[in-house]
Amino acid sequence: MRTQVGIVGAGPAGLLLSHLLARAGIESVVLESRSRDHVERRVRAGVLEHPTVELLREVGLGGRMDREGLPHDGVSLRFAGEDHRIDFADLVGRGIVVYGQQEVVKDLIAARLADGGDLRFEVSDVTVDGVEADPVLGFVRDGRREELHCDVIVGCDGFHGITRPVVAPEVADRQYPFAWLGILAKAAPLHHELVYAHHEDVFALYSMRSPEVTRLYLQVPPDTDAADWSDARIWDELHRRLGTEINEGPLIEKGVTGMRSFVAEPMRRGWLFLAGDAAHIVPPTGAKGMNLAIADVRVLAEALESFLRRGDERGIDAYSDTCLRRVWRAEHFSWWMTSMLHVFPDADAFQNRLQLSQLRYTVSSRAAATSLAENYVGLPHGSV
Ligand code: FAS
Ligand code: PHB
Repeated sequence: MRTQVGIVGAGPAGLLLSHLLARAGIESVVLESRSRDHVERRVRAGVLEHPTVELLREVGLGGRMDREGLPHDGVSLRFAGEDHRIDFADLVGRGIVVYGQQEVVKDLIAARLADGGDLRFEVSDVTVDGVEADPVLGFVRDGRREELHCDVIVGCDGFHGITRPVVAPEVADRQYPFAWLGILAKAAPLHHELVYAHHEDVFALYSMRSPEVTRLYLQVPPDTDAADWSDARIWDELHRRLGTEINEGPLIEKGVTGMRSFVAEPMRRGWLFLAGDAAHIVPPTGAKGMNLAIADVRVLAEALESFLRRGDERGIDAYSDTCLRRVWRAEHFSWWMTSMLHVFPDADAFQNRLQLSQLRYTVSSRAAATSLAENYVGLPHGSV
């Protein structure tokens, strides 16, 4: 078998890349190890930054997002018993949309299948060979080993995928001394925007998915097992950290997400390219993970169109450096938000006072609040 672009992974990066390539008349095959049902039900990110929202609309994927997504013009930072709203609309004139990653994935899969896209779920034993000369993907499907010869291979297989090791990149890696316990509850949100709460001894985040579903996160120790947290314990802790304005309800999902800053450079080796979590991870405090994945494939789709349609290699040669500028901007912002809002177990009085000073300055200075706002809503593509 042969295709122009072989894509490993059917998360936001792989699916959107396949969609963008199809719009440019370029064929691709997406190989995914999990089932379609698993991929569509996986609860992860919740915030679409402005460039992501604009792109999804431009490429015909904004319909359900505009009907069901929640446009937000600000977020609140809560510390020392006070709430401070960062007004995106006033500061930078644009906002975000709260729309679950699993909804974006459902929309992408529906669009690809409607267009006759070649998505292959539940494949196993994917291998990548010949990346310097004659790229070929090997895989097993329905018990049969198959080979797919490609002009180009793109690793969109996430942090634990098999493609990054083939690039053998340099990595920058930082792990944080805490994790997030996230829950999805069938409970009407009482806040209409997100609240990032720096409580005296721990962090919590109040988010949502719809007028009926609340999304909440608690800072927990890095080795936390979600099974050790009963529903009652979770609600008690959420009330303690976020106050009484929380509706309780049946939990739909509960999970622990580690906190890590990770970048692999370069994001290419020969005819193998990396995109999304396969190349970089950010702590979710800045709501950048999925948005970065989408930004990568926006750049890559344009570069591959120039190369595969016109033989122009400038875009693919610049791909890694182009994406890494935006990646490092998001890495810094996500590290900054995480450092400012979380309570570090080994922090001393000096560090705690610095943190509170940073929070006070951020909400009291228009310049500082504008910096947070423009990074949070997403810097325009090509501006970094
Ligand atoms: P993904 O990991 O989404 O997709 C990779 C795909 O490749 C998966 O479907 C996987 O099954 C498949 N795959 C892996 N190995 C394979 C192989 N060998 N063969 C074939 N297929 C293979 N970001 C936020 O902004 N906010 C959040 O709150 C947030 N919460 C998160 C919670 C969790 C538990 C995790 C893991 C991540 C979270 N993220 C969050 C980050 C997340 O949203 C990612 O940034 C986003 O999924 C990146 O998309 P992809 O790069 O497509 O990778
Ligand atoms: C979410 O709603 O899942 C969410 C929102 C903001 C974040 C992280 C996650 O920073």
